[in-house]
Amino acid sequence: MKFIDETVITVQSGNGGRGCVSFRREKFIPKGGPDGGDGGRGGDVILRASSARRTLYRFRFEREFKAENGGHGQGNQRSGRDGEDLILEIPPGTVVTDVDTGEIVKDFDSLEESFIIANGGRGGQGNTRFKSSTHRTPRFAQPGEPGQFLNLKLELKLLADVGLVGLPNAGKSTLIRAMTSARPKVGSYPFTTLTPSLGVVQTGWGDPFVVADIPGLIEGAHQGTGLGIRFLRHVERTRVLVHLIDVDQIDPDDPLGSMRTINTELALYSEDLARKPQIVVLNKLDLPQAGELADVFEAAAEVSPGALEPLRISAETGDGLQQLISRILLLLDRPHEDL
Ligand SMILES: Nc1nc2c(ncn2[C@@H]2O[C@H](COP(=O)(O)OP(=O)(O)OP(=O)(O)O)[C@@H](O)[C@H]2O)c(=O)[nH]1
Ligand SMILES: [Mg+2]
Repeated sequence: MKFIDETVITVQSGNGGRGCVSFRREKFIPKGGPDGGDGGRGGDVILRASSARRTLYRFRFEREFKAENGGHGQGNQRSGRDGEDLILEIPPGTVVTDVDTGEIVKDFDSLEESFIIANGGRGGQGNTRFKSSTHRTPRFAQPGEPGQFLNLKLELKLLADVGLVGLPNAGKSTLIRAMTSARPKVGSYPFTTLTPSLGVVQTGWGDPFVVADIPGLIEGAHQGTGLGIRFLRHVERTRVLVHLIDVDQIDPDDPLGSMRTINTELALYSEDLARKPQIVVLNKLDLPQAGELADVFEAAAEVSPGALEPLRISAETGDGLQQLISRILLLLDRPHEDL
């Protein structure tokens, strides 16, 4: 199933039913009074965040939604039937924007929650209601109030605990495959990952946590270069970033260069992202000369402010993964094994 993270739909609440103009007609009563009933209420459109929904996939096929109209009033003081509400289930983490005003109408960040996005129109009053001592035969009734029509953008922000960031080819997808049952594509070329994916890490000694793999970031990403920027919003709500670095690409003349590139892009995108706790992870330690390059990196990192403690792993062989998971749990403030 393709991951869909953004879609535009239209919703329309039901129109209120028209009020009725009618007069009693009975044998032997030549002029009966007004007896037109009220129109029914139009149905509401309700958005409901349900954890049974993980994606916005269903909206690929169906994009127009309308709640039922209210029934028209009828003679003999019969009111029209209320229109049925339309309930649309969406995944928790969906942000709903009114396309026409650009306003965020609703941000579903908790789990199960319902929200009336478009109110049904009120039903019109029938002519019975307009009867008075001075006006015994009102020949008019109210029309029903029209329903609301809205263009809505739905955006799904993944609710992950941990975001994987790094240059293309750093091994992010390999890492999420090694830690979880998620199966994103791995390739020896940049931009293998085109859409984010989520994986659940079962820790064995605590609650599982969710990791998001996103496309690689490159210089200029915050201005839209490459692909990663479109997906940075998926890591905006994570609590910890794992910053993955391919040791094999470390330039001995500027060992921290690639890390700087990513951190600059994060900061230019959002200060909050830049401030998130980050675990720096050197990957591909199974390659020849990887150890020496990692030493060079660490030596350089030591002299920079806010000294880092990079972890050394191989996503391919699985070396160092338990330690990485422990470090993540520590930062998530969850029970963990001693490091
Ligand atoms: N030797 C070795 N190769 C690795 C390791 N981890 C990843 N690779 C290789 O590095 C290449 C890139 O891996 P991916 O997991 O696709 O990298 P990515 O960071 O997801 O790349 P993008 O999706 O393009 O951003 C693939 O050829 C992997 O097989 C590792 O620990 N050791
Ligand atoms: Mg990838």
